[in-house]
Amino acid sequence: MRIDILTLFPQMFDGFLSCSIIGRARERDIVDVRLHDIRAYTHDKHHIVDEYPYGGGAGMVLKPEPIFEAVEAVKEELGLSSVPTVLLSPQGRLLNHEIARQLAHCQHLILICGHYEGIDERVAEHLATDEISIGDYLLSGGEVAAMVVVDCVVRLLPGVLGSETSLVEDSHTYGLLEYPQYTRPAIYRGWSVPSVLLSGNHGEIAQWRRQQSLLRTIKRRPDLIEKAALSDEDKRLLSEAFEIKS
Ligand code: 6GU
Repeated sequence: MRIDILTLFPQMFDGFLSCSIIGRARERDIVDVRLHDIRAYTHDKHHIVDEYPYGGGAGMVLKPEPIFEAVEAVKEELGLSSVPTVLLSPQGRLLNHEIARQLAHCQHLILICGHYEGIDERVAEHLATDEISIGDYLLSGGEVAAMVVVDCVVRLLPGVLGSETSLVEDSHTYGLLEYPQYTRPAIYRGWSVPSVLLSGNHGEIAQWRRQQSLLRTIKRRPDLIEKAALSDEDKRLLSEAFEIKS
């Protein structure tokens, strides 16, 4: 997969792209990430990328021309007339695992990072094919959001994670919060690891984990439970947990 990122701050990506899972995926040539400085696509002496908003108001707005030209230069280099082009903005649809899965099927992806108060709407209307937000809060720019998109997409690409990790990704597990994890020591500062995990009984461990996932999802993310299709066994695990508690 190739990902082209358009940004005013390419340096922000240096650490992110060289470490951990993404660094390894790039070393293995599973993903090719290219950074493009939007400022390099200006033609004036001062390399101006932003202007005051028409109609007045606070802050500056990114001009359309350098962004259009940067995207067109990438498409030309790829020899493609259309490439999925995602604008990162707080006005976008909310990123989730399903969207990440769809993006992971793309051969090429262009990500546009906005900055300042906003970006000329013609970019969203006539250049981007998608507009994505990573949550209901304001970031100072789209760069961190682009890193979030790259991270959750790249880890889904074949060969990036070990097979053992990808097993955890089945659709059954998605939509519920993860169960609690423990490692050695078995007792730390007097706090013990739940005894079932030390029992060696894999059936009981699997049941306990599923029950924990269900319980913490109900408590912390009731919105997710409503969407999850709970099996009869899930319902039994829940009623068992509530019986023990009451
Ligand atoms: Cl994609 N950009 C900005 N500036 N803020 C955000 C965001 C994106 N997603 C959530 N907040």
